[in-house]
Amino acid sequence: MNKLSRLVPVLVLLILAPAVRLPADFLDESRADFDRRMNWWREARFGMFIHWGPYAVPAGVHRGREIKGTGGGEWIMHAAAIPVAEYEPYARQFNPTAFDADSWVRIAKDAGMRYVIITSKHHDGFCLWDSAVANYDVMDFAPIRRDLLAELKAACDRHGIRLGFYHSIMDWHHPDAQAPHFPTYNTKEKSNARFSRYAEDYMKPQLRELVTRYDPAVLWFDGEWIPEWTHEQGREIYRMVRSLKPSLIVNNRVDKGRQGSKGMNRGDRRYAGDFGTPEQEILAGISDFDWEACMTMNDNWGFRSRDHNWKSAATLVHQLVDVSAKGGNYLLNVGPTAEGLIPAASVERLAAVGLWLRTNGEAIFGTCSLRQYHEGDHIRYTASRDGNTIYAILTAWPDSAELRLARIVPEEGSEIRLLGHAGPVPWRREGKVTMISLPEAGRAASNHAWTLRVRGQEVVD
Ligand code: H79
Repeated sequence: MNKLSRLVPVLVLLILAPAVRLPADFLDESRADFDRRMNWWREARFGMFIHWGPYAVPAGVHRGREIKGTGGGEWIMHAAAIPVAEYEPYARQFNPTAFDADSWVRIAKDAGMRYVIITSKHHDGFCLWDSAVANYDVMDFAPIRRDLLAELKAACDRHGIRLGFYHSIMDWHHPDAQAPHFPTYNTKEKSNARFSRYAEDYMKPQLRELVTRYDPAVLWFDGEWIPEWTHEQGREIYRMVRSLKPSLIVNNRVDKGRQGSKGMNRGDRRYAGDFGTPEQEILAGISDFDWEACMTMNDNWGFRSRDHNWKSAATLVHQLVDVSAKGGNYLLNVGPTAEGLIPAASVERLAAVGLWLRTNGEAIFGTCSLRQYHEGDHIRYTASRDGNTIYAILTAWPDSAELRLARIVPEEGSEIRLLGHAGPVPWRREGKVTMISLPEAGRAASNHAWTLRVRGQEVVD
């Protein structure tokens, strides 16, 4: 063999080696692969957020003192400046014997929700599953001694609902995270040199457990704003969880790209995360970056017994409609009690939204947004995926018998239907606008919002 022919296999190996050895970098996914991965989530539109943990025990009242406002829920440890040793007794009392995973999932499903995101661990550090690396969990620390996430996962599988986990990066309880400084730690300056040990030896194994054992569809990180957490760690965790489950969907709070509560990422694409997370707000318009608005039904995420400031069912329907028209998902929260019950006020409202969706769901699920996502304050548009059907959702029943639409053009000779109402609705073109005669009886077709199904196109100006 001459020198050159001996070199050929070496060269081939050198060229192939990096491709074989290096794990795929999930941050360099193609647009087509990303779209495929996001498909179910984009179609789903509506999910249930569940904030549940030992904070439901004080439920807003610590040592006889009421913590009003948002601080009285899952933030009570911080808001009432409760040291770890004084908070732990709440975990010792966390005994939700009334928890029935099937009934929770049925409530979500009847509301029309397609997925559930529950707190595997919130900022207080308590774990809702049987973690091998934690003592501060449902199996070792609390009297309940049931793997709550395992029960919820099994119920979700039975009902065809996807399950995801909210997981807090910030941890007020772990001795290598913020416990040594809690409740006086400084969130502006790096206060803990041991934090990376927590990230390596605790957070990573826990995420490995959660992904491999419970096969979640989504990981929803939070608490990423603390200075101990870095952009590099965010990218690394994103890669790690995606390599464990390539189809996993991960929110943008895994990394440091989020700008304020608006929740969307800064312009450049170097930040990891698949969707933006506006919190307690809905974007002003459509966006190129996938997004999900998370929202409470009252003023708290975690259960606070004296929070009765519930949004009306109409408001919830209108928010779902607004979010859908702008191309986002709506993640609506419930805060179950320490006994394991979803508050009745939440259950009633969810049932009302579910009833609305049974008539109007085709205007929400699997729809796309249009550039003309609205017309005035009380009309929102969505479109079928093939783009040939437009839904005009009226969030108020019009005052006049004739409705005027200027931003869509119905196909000539096509029928316009009011969902839930028998028979077509008369319409005519008048110059550049469409006039629709709404029958008074149509008002009874639905409640809170009414959908017109139109074959046609949006006006492109
Ligand atoms: O999990 C839910 C919240 O606990 C969490 N994100 C959602 C999904 C969240 N983290 N931070 N915030 C929400 C905003 C922070 C608000 C604060 Fe406060 C203002 C923290 C301290 C002052 C609210 C008021 C909580 C305590 C007092």
